[in-house]
Amino acid sequence: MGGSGVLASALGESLARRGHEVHFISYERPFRLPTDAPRLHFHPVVINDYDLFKHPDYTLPLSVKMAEVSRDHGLDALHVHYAVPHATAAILARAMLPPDQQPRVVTTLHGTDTTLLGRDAGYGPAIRHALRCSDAVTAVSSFLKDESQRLLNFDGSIEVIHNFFEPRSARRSREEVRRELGVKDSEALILHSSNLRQLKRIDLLLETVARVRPAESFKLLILAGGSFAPFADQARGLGLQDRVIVRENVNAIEDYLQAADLGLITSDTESFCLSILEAMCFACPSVATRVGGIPEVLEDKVTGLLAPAGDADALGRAVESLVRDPARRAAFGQAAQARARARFSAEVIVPKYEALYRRLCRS
Ligand code: GMT
Repeated sequence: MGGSGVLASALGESLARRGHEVHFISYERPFRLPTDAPRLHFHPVVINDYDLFKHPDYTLPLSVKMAEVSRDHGLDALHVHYAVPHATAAILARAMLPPDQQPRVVTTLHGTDTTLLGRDAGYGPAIRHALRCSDAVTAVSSFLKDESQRLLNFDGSIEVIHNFFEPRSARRSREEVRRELGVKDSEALILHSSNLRQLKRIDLLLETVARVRPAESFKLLILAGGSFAPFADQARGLGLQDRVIVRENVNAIEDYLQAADLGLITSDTESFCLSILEAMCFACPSVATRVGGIPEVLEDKVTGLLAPAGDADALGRAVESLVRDPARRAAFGQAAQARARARFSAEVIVPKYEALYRRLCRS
């Protein structure tokens, strides 16, 4: 449920609709990928858990599958999302093929592949090598481009192509969803959607909403791509048991996005933060920490509010001000939706990838 997988599958779906043949190669079918769409193909990578290995290996079977699909389907480009281990596997796959069957390799950096793994001495040199051997490297924000060049000491070119989101239609009405969640008309529905990993700072998220007064003015919905159990005690300790609603592994996120009034992100770092964009598409503004690439997505005091990282008081004040002011929230929401359409829609972003593939295939 990571953002890189979401983006990669949305890009593939969009390219297939535009007439391209798209082959997905992964250990698991992307969870939102339609099963019956034309020109979309899925090739699973089988990982055998041999007891002679202490840790199962994914990179080599992935690489062999990439080479096999490239050869059998005459691929023009292998576009890998998240450098580790995909970029390394793609470089190896290309080297396994005769020159006239070698696809171009495009590597898209998504975030923790450089901000976390890039600084790890056990990964950094291999990532740098894979980037140097890629035919093109892209990053999902200017922040990530600069960080990748700095952390990996990479002097090659990196093109910034921001993320996009193409919402599907909601299956239920806003009223139905709010009824399911038990949200009253007088309550603002605050939405947090993430994999709940440590850097998302779920502790800070709970501390933040615990400061909002009156407590009866909101409910917090957490769309969790991971277990919420480790945070349940803290939520109870803060007296939030009646305020927090958790839904784990939701597929139809649009139902919930259209029902939300305000997004809330408390991450320590984000290269882009796809969930802010997902909310923007439904005219839902956000409060977020001013970190990484978030300011490229969320325009402070125009489409939401930014607050310093780690500061529950400042975040709480920002949330409370918008919970109390539906008119300002609505104005921010309209501006957020307009910005999402103008800057981060499939119509704007997908042609940038197409232009890149065409350029590489001509060279
Ligand atoms: O660590 C994560 O949050 C998952 C990670 C991923 O690759 O799946 O997310 C990164 O890529 C997303 C899609 O490009 C970005 O929206 C996220 O901001 C980025 N996460 C971080 O930089 C922490």
